[in-house]
Amino acid sequence: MKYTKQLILLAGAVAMAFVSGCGRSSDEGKPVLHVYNWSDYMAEGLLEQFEAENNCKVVYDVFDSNEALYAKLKAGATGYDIIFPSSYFVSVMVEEGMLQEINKANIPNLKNIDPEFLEKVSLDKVMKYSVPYLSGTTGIAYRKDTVKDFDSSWTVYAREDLAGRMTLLDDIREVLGSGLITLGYSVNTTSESEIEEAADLVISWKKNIARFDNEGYKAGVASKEFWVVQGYGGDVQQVIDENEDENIVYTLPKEGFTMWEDTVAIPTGADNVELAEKFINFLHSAEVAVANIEYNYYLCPNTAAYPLLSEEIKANEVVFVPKDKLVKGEQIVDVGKDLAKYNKAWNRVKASK
Ligand code: SPD
Repeated sequence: MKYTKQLILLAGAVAMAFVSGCGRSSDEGKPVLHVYNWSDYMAEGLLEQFEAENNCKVVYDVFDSNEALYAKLKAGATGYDIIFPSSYFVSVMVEEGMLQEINKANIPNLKNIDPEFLEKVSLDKVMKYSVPYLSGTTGIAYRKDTVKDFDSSWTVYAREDLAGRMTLLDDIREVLGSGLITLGYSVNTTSESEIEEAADLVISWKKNIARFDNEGYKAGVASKEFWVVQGYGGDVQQVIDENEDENIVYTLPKEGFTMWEDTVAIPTGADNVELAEKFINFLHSAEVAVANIEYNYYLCPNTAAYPLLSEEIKANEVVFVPKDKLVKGEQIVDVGKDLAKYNKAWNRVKASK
């Protein structure tokens, strides 16, 4: 009798595993969600909350650029259920069969996504392969206690008196983008001569920077190792908060700046699609979107979240860039096969002495 009961329980558990589509489970037998996200890009406590609400385990891994994400997946890394590519990288990945279609019927909170954002900003407007996550700007942060005569311009990188105290991102589109903006060109140009001119400009700046850096610049600007850094707005604001350091100032350079949208997507071959869909749904509940906006200082385009935001965050110009500054921003979009021109120019930048 006891044995029969055990068999029934076992059969039930097997059936549950199939029903929930849990491809892999943790040591404790719980389903596991493998997440691959940008560093410093999830409000504290959210992963634990998701684990508790879904009786599962989240294995969380981070990257610091689209190129790193792409290279890792291309090199054969499998097992991620959720990834966060920028929108201009989604089409690259779709083209190469790296993403699967989103089953919108399983993600009811997609109703919360701001339709105006989808129409005006998103590149995947019908959320076929990706769902908006957070969006923001890239600018320059400087220390006002060490750089007295700062002019918010990309030409700061030509200043030899700041040599060794400055960093640029290690990001092809961002760095060549800053060169293109300085020269008065579009960050999405497909003109080889414009891209090469931007590369020449960045090469002329290279002697003044300590390094190309996507992560260490944050601790570096806080410790005063670096005085001028190219950085992501929300990341810089997090550094200011964590260090309570009002000497760090985030600026949008007068020539212009880039804007971008990061998305959440499910890679081809994900083990646990059902849990991945639940995670996307979780990220777009109003409360979670609020937590992410207020912690990360990036905009989550979620209309249910907007009325719940604090007055303080609504007044924060890193998250809500004022209209008069916004006009100088240009969103990075996919340039298709012309990305090869950027890669070629970037290799020249990297190889230059
Ligand atoms: N720490 C999170 C930073 C996210 C930056 N994404 C922007 C990609 C565009 N280069």
